[in-house]
Amino acid sequence: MATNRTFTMLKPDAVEKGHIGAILEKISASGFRIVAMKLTQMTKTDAEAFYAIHNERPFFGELVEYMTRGPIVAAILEKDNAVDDFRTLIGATNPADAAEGTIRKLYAASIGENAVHGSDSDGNAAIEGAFHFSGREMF
Ligand code: IDP
Repeated sequence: MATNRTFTMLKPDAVEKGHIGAILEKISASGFRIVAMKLTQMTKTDAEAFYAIHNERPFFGELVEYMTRGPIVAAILEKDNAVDDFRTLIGATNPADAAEGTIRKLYAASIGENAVHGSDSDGNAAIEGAFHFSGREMF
């Protein structure tokens, strides 16, 4: 059954470049309600667990290093068709392939440092949201 929530992170590069406000404005203007949100920093153990599906990939070490080097904004977002609509809003993994106007096209530098995360399924949205937030932090 489809749910109406997704999970996002504004990644360290987006925070470093001062893009939190602009990206959250775009997310809100696109009809997403913020259900949970915080500024936090992933530990190496956190990032290795969060991205465990990629642990055999050649870029895994680089990905863990990137995702732990500074704070991120973690958030749970609500909207009808949230997972698919948010993936459309952020654009392709590689910003060079992302559609005009998408968050990655506007704010990402490379396939590795691509500004924002969006869950790829309802099941992963629930798992990833619970990874970062307790029930009392969701509204
Ligand atoms: P997604 O974030 O668009 O769902 P995934 O394939 O799940 O893309 O990859 C997770 C993250 O790993 C990407 O967002 C990006 O930060 C990083 N990544 C993916 N492919 C590469 C690559 O070829 N080189 C370096 N980093 C990559």
